[in-house]
Amino acid sequence: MNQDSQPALPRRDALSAIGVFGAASLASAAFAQVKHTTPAAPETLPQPQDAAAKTPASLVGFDAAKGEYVLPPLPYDKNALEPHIDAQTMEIHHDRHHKAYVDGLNKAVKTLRDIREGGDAALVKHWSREVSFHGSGHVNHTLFWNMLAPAGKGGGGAPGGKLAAAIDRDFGSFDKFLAHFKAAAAQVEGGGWAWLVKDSVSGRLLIIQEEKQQDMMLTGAKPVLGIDVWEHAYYLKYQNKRTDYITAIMNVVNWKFCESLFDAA
Ligand code: MN3
Repeated sequence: MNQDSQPALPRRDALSAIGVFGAASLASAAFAQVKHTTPAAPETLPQPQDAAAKTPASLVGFDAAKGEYVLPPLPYDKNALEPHIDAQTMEIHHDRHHKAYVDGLNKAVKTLRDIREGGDAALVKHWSREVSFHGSGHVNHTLFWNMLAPAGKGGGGAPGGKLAAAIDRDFGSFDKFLAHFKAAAAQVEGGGWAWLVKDSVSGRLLIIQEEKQQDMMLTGAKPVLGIDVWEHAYYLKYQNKRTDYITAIMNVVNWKFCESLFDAA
């Protein structure tokens, strides 16, 4: 089944639809959900569907009518990234792993709502951690699918535009960036991610590592490119050879999408 075509360059609205990178955005999305179902909600509060209406399906991670996070469809066929990423890995990764983050996030948000209505407040710490882990998992994967595209059909090559200039400015050259980024991805301890981000304080690009879905995150940093290096992302095809996976996946990076994230950041 062919999914929607490659997503159009997203606007800030697209990012706000899924919540971007961090508990603050997720908290505000959860807040909007609660307000949506509360009769006393201020009339002026923007509703999540306003943003979702302008957003490609593959970037819509929240159903305002149901008040629930949802699993967006992939923006391409499951075999579209072969031979670099195999179809079975894509199917398991998207349909099971990403879905588990969506389900976990919904459960955590619902449980915290129940706690506010009289549940055990001592469990807020646990469920807040669940929001952070599953919520970041949902955001990370929603971005990740859109950061990839079939090789030669939007995937691979090098960035252009302002992002290319910023990479040269902040890393010296694209090749130096690439070596640094691949090393960061290879050296993530356990499951996690490598990210190219725009630092909100300086406006510079930085490369960071993230463990699990959220640990070692840089507060306020805007994502530009992220590579999932959990074993579930590559083990069927690459087994323990993570560096081979990292080299391969750079052939399917959707730099146009990354450029649009950078331009909007
Ligand atoms: Mn994953």
